Amino acid sequence: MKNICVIGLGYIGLPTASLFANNGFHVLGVDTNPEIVEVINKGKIHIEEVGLRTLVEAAVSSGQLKAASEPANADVFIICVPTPFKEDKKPDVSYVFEAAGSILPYLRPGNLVVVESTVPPGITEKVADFVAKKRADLIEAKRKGAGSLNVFFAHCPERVLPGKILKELVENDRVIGGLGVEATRLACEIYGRIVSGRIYQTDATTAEMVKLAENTFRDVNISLSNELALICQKLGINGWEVINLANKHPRVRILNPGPGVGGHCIAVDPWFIVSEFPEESQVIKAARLRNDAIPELVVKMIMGLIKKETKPKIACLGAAYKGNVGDARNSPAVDIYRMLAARLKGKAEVVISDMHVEDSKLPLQPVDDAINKASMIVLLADHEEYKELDPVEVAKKMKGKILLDTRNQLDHSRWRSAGFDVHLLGDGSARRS
Ligand code: SAJ
Repeated sequence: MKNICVIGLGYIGLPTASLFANNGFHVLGVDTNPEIVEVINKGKIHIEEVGLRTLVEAAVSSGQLKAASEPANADVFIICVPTPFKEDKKPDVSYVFEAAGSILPYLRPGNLVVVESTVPPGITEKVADFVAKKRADLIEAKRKGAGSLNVFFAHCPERVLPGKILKELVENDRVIGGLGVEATRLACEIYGRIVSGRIYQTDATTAEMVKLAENTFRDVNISLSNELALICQKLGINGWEVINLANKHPRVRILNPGPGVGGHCIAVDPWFIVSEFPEESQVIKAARLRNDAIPELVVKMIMGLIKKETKPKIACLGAAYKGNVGDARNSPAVDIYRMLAARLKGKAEVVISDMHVEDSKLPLQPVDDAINKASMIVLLADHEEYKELDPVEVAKKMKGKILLDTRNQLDHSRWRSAGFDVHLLGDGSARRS
C-alpha cells in the first residue's frame, strides 16, 4: 500500500498528508478550494503551524506530495474534512459523505478508507453502507453486514493540539477502530509508519466515541473551572488561586478559566453526543451551555468597568480562540468583540487586534493602533507576545488605564505599578481588599 489520497487539506489533512509523503508514501492531497491546491503545489502552506512549511516544501519538491481538486486511484483514502454543527447543534456530516462520494469512482477491491474527521458514533459504518449502495460491485457476497465490502473502513481520530500538530501527530498514542479486524489491522499498519506513539486497536464505533469522550471531558472540565471562577469572583477571592491550590491534590487537575471555549473541536464535539443522546447527556449539555454563556458574562463585566468613562475606546487584544494560534473559528474573543461593538455603538469605540490571526471579516488593527488613546484593554487570547508589552509604554499611549485580563496572562503587579486598574476574570479579591 504505497499510494495515499488525503481528502481535505486543512489543519489536520495537510500535516497528515505531508507526514505520510515524507515517510515513503506517494500522496495525493485533494481540496475543493483551488487556491489551497495552487499554494501547496508551490510547496507553500495556507495555515499557520510550526514546522509544516518545511515538511510540505520537502514533500512537494521530492514529488511525494501533490495537490489536486479531484481524487485519483490509491491504496488508502483518508477523509479529513470538517464536521461542524448546524444551527440546531445537530452534527453536519455532509462534508464526510461528499468526500466519500468523491472517491467512489476510484475505489477498488482491497482499498482502505479511513475517516479521520470527528464524527458521531456510527458514521464510519454509515459511510461503508453508503459506498455499498453506490458500488454494489465492491460487495463480496460471502461476507455479511458492514464487512460485506471488499473495501476496508476504519476510524482513526486525531488528538493533536493546534500549535504542536506535527509533533503530536507522531508522538501521541493513537486509537484506531476498523469495521472488522482486517480493516483495523490494515489501518494500524499504515499509521504505524508515521506514529511513534502506541496504537490502540478497537472497533470503529468505540474509536468514534473515544474521540468525542476526550474533547467532552475537556469541555466539562473547563466549564467547572469557569463556574468556580465566577463563584470565587462573587465570593471576593481569587478563583485562579483556588484552582491552583486544588490542583496540588495528587488526583485533581482542574483546567483554567477563560473568556469562553472556542475552536472547532471542544466547542463542537460534545454536541455530537448531546444530539444523539439528549436524555442521557445532562452534564455534557449543561457544561456546553455554561461555556457558551461566558462571553456574555465577560461583556457585562466590561460594561460595568467602563460605565463611568465618556466616549471610551476599548481595545480587545486577541481574536484567536486561544493563545499562540491564528485560528479565530468559533472564537469567544470574536464573540465578545462583536457583542461589545454592537451594545456600545455610538457610545464607545471598540477595536480588536491579533498578531496571529488573518481574517478579512475582522477589522484587525496592529496592537499599537488598538491601544492608542484607549481607555481600557481587554486581553482575550493568551498569546505569548502580550507578555512582552511594557505597561509603562502602553500607559503613555492610552487615555485611560483599565485592564481586564481574562487569561491571567500578564504580570498584574507590573501593570498596577504602571498605574493600571487591573481586573482578572475570576478574581474577586481586589474588590474585597
Ligand atoms: N480552554 C480554556 N481553559 C483551558 C484550556 C482550554 O478555557 O484550561 C479553552 C481555550 O482557550 C479554547 C478552547 O478551550 O478556547 C479549546 O482549546 P484547547 O486547547 O482545549 O483545545 P483545542 O480545540 O485546541 O484542541 C483540542 C484537544 N483536545 C484535548 O485536549 C482533549 C486536541 O488534543 C484535539 O486534537 C483537538 O481538540 C481536536 O482537534 O479535537
